[in-house]
Amino acid sequence: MIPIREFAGQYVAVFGLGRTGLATVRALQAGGAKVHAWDDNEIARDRAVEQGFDLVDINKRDWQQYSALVLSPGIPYRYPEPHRVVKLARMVGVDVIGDMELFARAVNDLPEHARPKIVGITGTNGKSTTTALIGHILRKAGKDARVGGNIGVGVLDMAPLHSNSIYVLELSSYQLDLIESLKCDVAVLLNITPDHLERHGGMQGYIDAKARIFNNQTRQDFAVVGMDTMPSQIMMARLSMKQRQNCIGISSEFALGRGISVVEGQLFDSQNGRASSVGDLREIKTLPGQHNYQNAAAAYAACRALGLDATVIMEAMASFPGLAHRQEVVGKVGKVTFVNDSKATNGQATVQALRSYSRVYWIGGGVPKSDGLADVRPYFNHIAKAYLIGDAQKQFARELGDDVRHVNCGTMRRAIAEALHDAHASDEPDPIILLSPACASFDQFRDFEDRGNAYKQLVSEMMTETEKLRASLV
Ligand code: UMA
Repeated sequence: MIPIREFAGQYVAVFGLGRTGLATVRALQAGGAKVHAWDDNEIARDRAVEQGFDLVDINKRDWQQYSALVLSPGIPYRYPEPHRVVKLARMVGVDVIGDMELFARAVNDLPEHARPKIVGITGTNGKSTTTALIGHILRKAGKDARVGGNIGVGVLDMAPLHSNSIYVLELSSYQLDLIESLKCDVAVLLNITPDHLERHGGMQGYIDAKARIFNNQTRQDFAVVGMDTMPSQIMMARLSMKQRQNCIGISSEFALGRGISVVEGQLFDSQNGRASSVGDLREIKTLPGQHNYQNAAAAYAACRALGLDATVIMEAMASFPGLAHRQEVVGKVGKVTFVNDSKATNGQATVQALRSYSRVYWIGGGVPKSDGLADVRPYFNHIAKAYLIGDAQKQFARELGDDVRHVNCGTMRRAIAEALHDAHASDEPDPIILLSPACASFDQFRDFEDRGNAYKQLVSEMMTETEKLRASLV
């Protein structure tokens, strides 16, 4: 845990009692603050009390007493409308910040020589894989790398600040909205496509939130920017013009004159103006597809910026174990392979998975994004048949129309059973069932991890049943 001493002896309000909130309460209390924590949800409150937290309903307190409100990232800050507690805080001029801001201030309070290094990673898609990959490479190279943030570990739950350590932080647009002081030694922006627009008041608000990752950077720092989406390309042009930090472009779509590019699976470093091939990414089975080439290019650029040797980086990359819920192979029943890509919460992410396979039995649905399957449409021919679940069923069925065979299944269990039946009966030698929902999960699951775990559990049940059946036939 990272104790936060900034508010020693003062009252601080913490709202939201998920991973962020609970870690924040612990860190503030360890630093001597008097914390009043609350959550709208009774179950979350009960869970916190069970863990020994004292709760105070901050809706009913005098807000003049608070020095700050620490807000969890999932709670609306500006759009679609500020949460009631944000309005309360603003009315009395109380600072509204996030856990990342507390972390950043704690780092900035240290003398310069004692500060750890910070690598921040954002982007619409690929940020968890890139974060984990950078952490993996740094550790393999013998560095004290600590991985956290949006990837699932509240930043204040991470190991205490140390001058030799490197914090590798996945930063969501929600978290970036609540940050003022963070200065990344290396800031990575992978790509920007429409997502979370309701939370940012539209595309420009979303882009502005992402741009905050470059705030406070200076001449010694590095900005690694994906050149394969228009908004990030424009951001790169702006950063290059201002010349506040060193800018490194990356692309998995075309060869850059200067930067890091992947062409037909080969990673090229042309940062000094001359392209040299540094490795073949097609050999790394845990990083399949063009989207992963982009992640690999970004991780390579970030690690080079931190001073690692190209050979060391590529050797470490080869042993990357991959991440759960991202094109994760989770089991096989007969000839049918099950892939769990539950992390794909929008159409773009699903496109990345579909592009990696020529033909799949696709399970999709949940809470649809505003653009539905618009991004997925060009890849409809990769779908042998679609098995639709959750709130999106009707909308997706309409969008698939006569172009793709589909069936409304409602639940994951039924979708898996039907997909398995069809895949098994097909004449394909190695059919794949892919869960890659192109939707948020909140209609049927707690989050994408819960959804992915449910899929894995059901697949594992299918495997056990098949085993039993086979044994009974022998
Ligand atoms: N809550 C309220 N009122 C509200 C909304 C929420 O009281 O109006 C309460 C909920 O009852 C719940 C708590 O707030 O108890 C949840 O807070 P949260 O949604 O911020 O979730 P945390 O558990 O703190 O997890 C957050 C990130 N979640 C979100 O941003 C939605 C996690 O990212 C992150 O791993 C974690 O902090 C640690 O940093 C998840 C995520 O889905 C993976 N991120 C989005 C994404 O990747 O697309 C941004």
